[in-house]
Amino acid sequence: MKKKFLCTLISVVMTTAMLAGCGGGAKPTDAPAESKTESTKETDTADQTKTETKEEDAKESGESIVVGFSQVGAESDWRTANTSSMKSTFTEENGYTLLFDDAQQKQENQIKAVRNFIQQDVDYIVIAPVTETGWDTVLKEAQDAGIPVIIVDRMVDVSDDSLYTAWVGSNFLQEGYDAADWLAQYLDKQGRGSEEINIVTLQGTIGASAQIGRTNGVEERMKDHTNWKMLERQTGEFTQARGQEVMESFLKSYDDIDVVIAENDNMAFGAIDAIKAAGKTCGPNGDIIIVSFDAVAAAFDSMIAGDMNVSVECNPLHGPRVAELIQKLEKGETVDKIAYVEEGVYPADTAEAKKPTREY
Ligand code: GZL
Repeated sequence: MKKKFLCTLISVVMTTAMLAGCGGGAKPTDAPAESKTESTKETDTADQTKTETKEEDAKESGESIVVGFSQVGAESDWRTANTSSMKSTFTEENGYTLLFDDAQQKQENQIKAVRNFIQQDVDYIVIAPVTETGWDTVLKEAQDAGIPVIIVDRMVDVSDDSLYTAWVGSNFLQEGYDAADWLAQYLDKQGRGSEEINIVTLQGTIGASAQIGRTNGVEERMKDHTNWKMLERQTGEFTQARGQEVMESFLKSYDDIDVVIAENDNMAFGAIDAIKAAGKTCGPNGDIIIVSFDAVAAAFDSMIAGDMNVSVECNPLHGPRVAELIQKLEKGETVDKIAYVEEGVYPADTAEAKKPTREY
């Protein structure tokens, strides 16, 4: 912020001086009428070239707040919605220059991207970390460079939480509780509250906060349901293709699966394909109950088609919340370290009515 504020002060002084003859002047926190720089520069991890000259010019002149965003990848519909939220928030019109990097789900690519942002001397670094550990060194480098870091979505597990300024995301443990609680009331309604229930789980990327929280939330609730049996858990890496492969292997190993818990919708879609290919049925009128997470648009389509029973929402719309944090930091205000987004549970019987209200 120091760098940006100083630039803005200089440009405000210059602007005010220029405008003196025509009255009025910009305030340090006003979004500039227009910026000369690209609104979004996609830096492919493989492309380590320095910022375009004009972005440096924009930063020097303080005409826009330069944000470097290291995104996990494009593994799911949720991730696509998350990227879209960030890109539609950090635009030139809103007074930003966004440097966007897609790490293809590899932490080493994210670390390269963060180092690239530090070298480019951005005003803020935003990271959606692929997994929780392994961030201390590069976050220390950002801290030493005086660049605030905001973490979105999954959490980082660091020795010193001053290494990041704030985190915006979901309560993944609560999402796991919500999924298990929905399943319990659903089975009760079907008169199966005391029946032995065989469950398999398609886990997300191992070590990702979403995987850790959802797995642990269900696991904790299973203590209240001794008639529930977890046959097996395996990661499907949050992708549809891997979800289908793992579900195919589950169907070969177990012929009495009652419930599939998929830790995101894309893995659920893959599981549904595998179940149908095996000649079985799923959803509210099928043999196998499908419990999923994210509640993306395609999940509502799946529930309306009768394939999925429920999706526990995981809100990807972090852009506005991160912008709110940055604007506060620009004004020198303190910000909350942790900010949870609002989320709900969407069962199949309300999917048709709810779908038109959905933002992603
Ligand atoms: C959750 C996010 C997860 C989603 C998946 O906040 O990290 O990653 O649940 C996405 O769809 O791939």
